[in-house]
Amino acid sequence: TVLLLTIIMTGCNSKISKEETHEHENQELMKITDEQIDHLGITDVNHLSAASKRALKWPMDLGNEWFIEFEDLKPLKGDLAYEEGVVRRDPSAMIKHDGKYYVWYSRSTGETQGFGGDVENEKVFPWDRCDIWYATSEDGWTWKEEGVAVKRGEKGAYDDRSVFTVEIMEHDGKYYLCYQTVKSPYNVRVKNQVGLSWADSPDGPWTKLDEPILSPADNGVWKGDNLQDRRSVIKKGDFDSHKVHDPCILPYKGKFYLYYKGEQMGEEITFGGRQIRHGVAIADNPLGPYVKSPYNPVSNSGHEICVWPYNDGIAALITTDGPEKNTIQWSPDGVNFEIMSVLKSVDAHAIGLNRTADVEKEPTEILRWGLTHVYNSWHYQSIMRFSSKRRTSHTAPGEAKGDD
Ligand code: AAL
Repeated sequence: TVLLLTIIMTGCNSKISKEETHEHENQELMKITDEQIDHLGITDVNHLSAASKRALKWPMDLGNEWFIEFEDLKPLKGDLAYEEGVVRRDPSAMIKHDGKYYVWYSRSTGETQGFGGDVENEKVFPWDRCDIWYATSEDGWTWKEEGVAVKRGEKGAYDDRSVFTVEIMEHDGKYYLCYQTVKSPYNVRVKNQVGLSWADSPDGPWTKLDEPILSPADNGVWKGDNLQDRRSVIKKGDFDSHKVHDPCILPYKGKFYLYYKGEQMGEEITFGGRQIRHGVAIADNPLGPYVKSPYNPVSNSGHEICVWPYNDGIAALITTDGPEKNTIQWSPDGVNFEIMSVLKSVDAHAIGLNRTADVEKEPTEILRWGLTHVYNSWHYQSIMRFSSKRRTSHTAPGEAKGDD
């Protein structure tokens, strides 16, 4: 049976007076099935709590196919084992070439001083004063550091201060590294950009584009002139008015989708934490030009970009910040993402996916193992290995698992 229920949705904003509330009433006709009532364990359809009304909107055909748990992180061996005095962080995805895995990452040395002193000469973040290095491995556990792939630019260039947080795309026999760039001086209000280098081999040599491929929106207005204050604004501007971070390009439907994290001028802490959102910019050619989607932002939460193709659409792991953190989402078109699972926690940050995985095997196959980083201290980070598994039952030892 299908029950047709008229549910009166009333605004819960306490500032609205009773008369006004009446005007805001919005009648919603919901179709409710017996199956839904049984599945959700609802006692009385005539007395639906706010939580039950929300639950009734969840798609009934959404199973646990996207629900996973992350396992304990494991250290890497060889040159990528933790090393005091060296920062290795934000690993790219891994690709395979001539029987070896390749990974690129941000690398810097020495302690971080922060923004309180001489920013022109000191190191303000662990990811400041980085170059992009790479390493190879036969088994994904023991790594050999091969050397630098892309260096910071000459003084005065848009990338003269740091090149970091890199991703790799292999397409049509060519290799593309996209990464964050900062120009000196690195103060709190500095706006960063995204750069791109390409090569015919994963071992380089890399050709750097003269111009960045992505910049922050320019429609925010700072308040006052304290260069170390990013909270004070007259106007916040778009979600990416301050920073464009964590770029990752995926070939998709004959085009190139550059996903990135935006940081907004005047960022606040909201009910979901930091105001971090993701956007996408699309190009016909891997080298650009990349045009930001008018639908941006395409997420209302998240942090480092972690995206993969699945079933003709694009999937995303959304972590760390915002009301929809710790979810896996999927979009049929690379733009309109819906929540597919809500995870207990995600302790693998800045994930470098294993692009050799058979992505169509199941929705989260690409998350079975890959790379991530940990903070050994505020000064030094190292790359680690994560793994995850699907979770389809919750049973005590000896308990029967049911029909399946
Ligand atoms: C990361 C990323 C970007 C930020 C910094 C280094 O986790 O979001 O790369 O700039 O932190």
